[in-house]
Amino acid sequence: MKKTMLASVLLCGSALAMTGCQTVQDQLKTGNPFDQPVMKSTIKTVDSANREVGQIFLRPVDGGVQVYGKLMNMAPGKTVALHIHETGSCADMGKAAGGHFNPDNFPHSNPEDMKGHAGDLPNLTANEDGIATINFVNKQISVEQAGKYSVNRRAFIVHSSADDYTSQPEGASGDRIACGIIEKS
Ligand SMILES: [Cu+2]
Repeated sequence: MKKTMLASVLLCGSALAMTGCQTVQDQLKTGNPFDQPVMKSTIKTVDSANREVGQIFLRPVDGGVQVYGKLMNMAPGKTVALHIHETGSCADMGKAAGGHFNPDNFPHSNPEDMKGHAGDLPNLTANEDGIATINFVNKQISVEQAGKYSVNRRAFIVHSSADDYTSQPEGASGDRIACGIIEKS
């Protein structure tokens, strides 16, 4: 809640506020990110349908990288895991993306744990319209073109169930159901 309020204050204070003071959640619902992302990823199912299910954006903010966007056409009320995996490939039903992005060789944990995988992110829960939003500041990654913590050409993976933030190495989050390569926006 605190993060949402902070971001909406920033928006309203900027010249971008042409449509008034929308909250981040409002903007995510309409699919219009409130500021230019540095990187983006189009998320598609890993099955043969390869259907687009959403977009996730990244931009640098104080203290980290804001990861924001939405997934659509999900089962209402369903909670799923989202992570950044190390390899920018969605081939072989998402398996080619490899394990979680983990440049410091930490164990898997909750996304707030600075001693966990850099690629750990919060679970997403779909609303009654089947839309799930994410708006999270990840303090362990960078959106620079290269470097140890850069997520350029890595991949988002959506799993079939929730991350328990404990089980190794992927939080018992189940099959890989959707994937998107992170690219320069
Ligand atoms: Cu994962």
